[in-house]
Parts: sequence; structure tokens; C-alpha cells
Amino acid sequence: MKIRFIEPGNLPYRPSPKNLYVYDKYIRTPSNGIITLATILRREWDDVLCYSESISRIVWNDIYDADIVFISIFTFSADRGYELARQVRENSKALIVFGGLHATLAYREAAEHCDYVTRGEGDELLPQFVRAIERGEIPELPGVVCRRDGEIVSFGEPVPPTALDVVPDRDLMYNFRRMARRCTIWPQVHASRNCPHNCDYCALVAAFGRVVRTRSPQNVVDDIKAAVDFFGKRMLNILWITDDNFFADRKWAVETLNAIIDSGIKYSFTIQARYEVGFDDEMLDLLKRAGFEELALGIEFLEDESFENYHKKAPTGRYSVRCVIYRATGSVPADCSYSARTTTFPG
Ligand code: B12
Ligand code: SF4
Repeated sequence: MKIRFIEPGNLPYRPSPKNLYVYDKYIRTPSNGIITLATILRREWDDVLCYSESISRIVWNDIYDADIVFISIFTFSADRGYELARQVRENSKALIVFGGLHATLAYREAAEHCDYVTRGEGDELLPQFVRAIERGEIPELPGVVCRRDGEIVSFGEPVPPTALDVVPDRDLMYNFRRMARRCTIWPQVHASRNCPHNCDYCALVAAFGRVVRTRSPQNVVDDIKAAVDFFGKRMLNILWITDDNFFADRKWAVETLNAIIDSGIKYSFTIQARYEVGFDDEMLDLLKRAGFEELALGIEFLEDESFENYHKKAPTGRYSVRCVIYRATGSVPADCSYSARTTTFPG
């Protein structure tokens, strides 16, 4: 089985001197999701490789003779994904399969452009899917959708995976090692999945649900080490823990931060958080000791009413936000215009 993954770029890569510094005009970093899936499939199938249009052009001859082409789409890259699917369809006999957050939410739309859509997180579903295809069977698995005679056929709701201890093999992403040695892009590690909250505007919980699942602290440490090693010595040494709410499972977060501290890794980290962490002294102390330099707070609103309207749980919006800003900076501007900024830890 020859298996290829494609991550469409809404502004596909083109060679430019700017790539020496900023990967063209925009920050570009290939999907950790498909590298993780490729790593899982690589355990059973030898010929697995990913392309991301964020960091390279696609080598089309390598795609056209594949058996399966998986295309991963977020909403911002869906149109480009459909365009790439058309190109594969016109030049190849490969089975075309869409997955990812947008394909999960808008599976009816995605099904117009491919043979199958796989909804949800693919970690446990994808090996079963490929095995079924290899046996010449229709992959009638929960999470799989296809279109037959103009009708959408769904084989059931996706089942969230529980075994998440995978260190992604970043060499399975074409051209990544070369691009990683450049200046601005950061290593990424995704340590836990999902968030227990239910903000109306959040695509993540709409697609993947609210059950938080975590990797073991040791596996997270192993991934951080592998990522740091892969990126080598660079001008900016900062690693992004890309979880949407790392602090959702507090006990696990404490264990993971302790594991990072005990591992002796000397690196800088950035992480996304809800504002509550600003009130958690033990957590702030651990973050600091583990090397976290930046906390990117998703504040979104200042008015209590807006917190309620959008179901973003917060005891007292404006008051809480101002307290966190005060703790981080020592003062709060009268207009509270800090809301969109990133705050750094107090010295
Ligand atoms: C890291 C990150 C970035 C990085 C890199 C993105 C990348 N290439 O992955 C950067 C900084 C570039 C970025 C930028 C933006 N991002 Co962003 N980003 C994230 C973040 C925080 C983590 C992504 C990640 O690693 N997830 C973890 C992996 C394991 O999950 P995954 O990629 O979804 O893959 C799993 C499943 O989807 C599935 N799967 C994925 N592909 C496939 C394919 C097949 C065939 C199958 C079967 C399964 C499958 O299996 C995977 C493993 O379980 C997410 C939030 C999130 N949790 O996803 C937001 C997120 C993806 N970003 C988002 C947005 C809006 C943006 C921006 C548009 C922001 C802006 N206004 O500029 C830009 C767009 C960039 C662009 N190219 O134009 C939204 C997308 C919403 C949507 N409806 O698509 C998200 C979901 C945030 C949110 N909560 O809303 N982002
Ligand atoms: S707190 Fe953040 S990640 Fe959680 S549901 Fe709200 S917007 Fe989504």
C-alpha cells in the first residue's frame, strides 16, 4: 500500500528568499495531526509520506501512483483541498479520503469531492480503514461517510481515541527537516485533546466533543525532546504546546509540568490558556520552573453579559480579566485594551 497525506495550503508554498526567515510572508507550520496519523500507519505500512503546502510544493508524480491519498482540511484550507482532490482524481486511480476538523463538521460538503470522508480524530480509525481497503472491503466503520447514488451514507458516529501516546515522526513530513532549521517557525507538541467548556464560537468542541483526553506525562516529555532535537539549534528557541486548554485536567497538568522539570529539558515554552490559570499560584510557579515564558490567554470579552451570551463560563468577566492583567503586568489600563494581547509572567 502506498499511502500519501496532503495538507492543503490556502496560500501554497512558493520558493522565495523570505522562506529563509518567515516561510514566505506568513507563519507556516505543517499539521501535527497528519504527522501523528502517518506515524501510526507507518507501524503497519512501509510507504507512508506527508506533504504540507505550508512548507513545500507537492511532488505530484509521487501522489499519482499512490493507493490512498488522505487530504486533511480545516475550514480555511477546504477550498484548496477540494481543488487538490480534483487534480488527483483527473490524474490518478488513488482512493481519495478527506478528514480533519472541517471534514468532520461539514462532511456532506466534503463527501462531494472524494470517495470517503472520515470524521473525528483518526488515530484509531485510520489503521482499521486502511486494513479494510487492503482486504477489498467497504470500510463500514463508525466515523466513515460516503456518497452513494446522490445520498450520504454514514456508518455511525466517530469514536474518540483513547490511546494517544504517539511521538510523531517528523521525518514523515516531506521537506520538514530542512525547513525546521530556519528561523521563525517553532516546534509544536500537542499534549492533550479537547476542552470541557462549551463556548458557542468554538470549532474544536463542535467537531471533537468535550471529553478531555491526555497523553502520559512521559510521552509528552519524549515528544518535546524529539521536537527540540529535530529543530536543532536556532535563533528563537521556543516550543509551542498547542493544546487548547492544557489546564482542563489539573492533576495531569501538574504531573506533566513536574515531568518536564524532572527531565532537565532547558527550553522555552509558550502555551494557550483560559484566564483562570492566572489565579492558580501553584500552576504559575510550576510553569515558570518548567520554562514557560509566555501564556497566551483567550479572553475574548470584557463584558459579563457577553460571557453569558456565548456560554463562555466565567464567574465575573471584566473583573477576572482585569485581575489577571494586573497580576501579569502590575497595572490595568483604564480602557482594558490588553484583551487581545499576550501577557508574560511576572518576574
Ligand atoms: C497549531 C495551530 C495552528 C498553527 C498550525 C496549524 C496546522 N497546520 O495544524 C498555525 C499558527 C499556522 C495556525 C494558524 C491558523 N489557525 Co490554527 N490552530 C492550531 C491548533 C491550536 C492546534 C492544531 C493541532 O495540532 N491539533 C492537534 C491535532 C492532533 O489535531 P488535528 O490536526 O485536528 O488532527 C486530528 C483530526 O482532525 C484528524 N485528522 C486530521 N486530518 C485528517 C485527515 C484524515 C484523512 C483523517 C482520517 C483524519 C484527520 O485526526 C488527527 C489526529 O487525531 C488548532 C486547535 C486544535 N486543537 O486543533 C487551531 C485551529 C486549527 N486554528 C484555527 C484557525 C481559525 C487558524 C487561523 C485561520 C487563525 C487566523 N485567523 O489566522 C490560521 C490559519 C492558518 C493558515 N494556514 O491560513 C481553528 C480552525 C477552525 C476551523 N473551522 O477550521 C482551530 C481549530 C482553532 C479553534 N479552536 O477554532 N493554527
Ligand atoms: S474555553 Fe477555549 S477551547 Fe474551551 S470551548 Fe471555549 S473557546 Fe473552545
